[in-house]
Amino acid sequence: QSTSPTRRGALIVVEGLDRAGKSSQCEMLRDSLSRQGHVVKYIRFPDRTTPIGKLIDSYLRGSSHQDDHSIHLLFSANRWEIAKSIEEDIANGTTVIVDRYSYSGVVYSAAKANPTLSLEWAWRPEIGLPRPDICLFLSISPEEAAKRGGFGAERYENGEMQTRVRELFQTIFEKQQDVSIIDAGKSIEEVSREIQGAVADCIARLDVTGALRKLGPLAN
Ligand code: ADP
Ligand code: 2DT
Ligand code: MG
Repeated sequence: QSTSPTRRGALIVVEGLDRAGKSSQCEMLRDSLSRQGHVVKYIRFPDRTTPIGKLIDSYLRGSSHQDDHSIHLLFSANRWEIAKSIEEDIANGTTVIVDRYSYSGVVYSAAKANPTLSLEWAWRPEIGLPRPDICLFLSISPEEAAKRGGFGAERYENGEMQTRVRELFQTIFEKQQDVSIIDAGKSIEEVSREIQGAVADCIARLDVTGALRKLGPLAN
């Protein structure tokens, strides 16, 4: 089992639109991997508890304004400040499940109504961060996601933004390696089964004695 200190854990990222089912599926995956004997941690980005995370939280709630580039770099800095602890956990045999990561980072920034910020520019500060062993993209249309409840009051929670985010997710995930596209419109149980299958394949293929890799340039 992956609890042996010489075997590293896996880095698993879950991405998708608001209400795609990310948080529900992260919890179910954590529970199923735990039952199989893995040591598992579930984290999410943004991590709103750190000083940088508090600035992000205030921005998302609309309590503060930030230049688009500036907030983009804060989201990235929020990953860099946690990166070391992710690497340590993985090296110690803990599998880390991450709810949103660099992919949300580039896509939401580049999807803004008045884009001054390209995907390529947005990806640059992500290079060198821990590279996921697998990224599960929970694919759902904005219309289907909307059936799961109304928009909250946070920035980005509106139809135009979700439509552009969806397009950009598709653009980047068509070309990325180690991405598993999951039809998130199915039932919670069915989606969970597909995720467990993809993760089991990933863990079976993983070189558990090798090191975690690092993110390189955005594939194009
Ligand atoms: P996210 O973290 O991606 O925003 P959540 O996991 O919080 O999504 O799910 C959003 C809402 O949709 C919740 O009310 C959840 O119970 C519901 N939900 C999640 N997955 C499904 C599914 N496959 N089918 C129907 N409803 C779902
Ligand atoms: P939730 O906490 O509800 O997932 O919403 N975002 C997220 C970015 O713009 N950049 C990022 O790097 C990340 C991780 C997506 C968080 C919101 O913040 C957006 C929705
Ligand atoms: Mg969530």
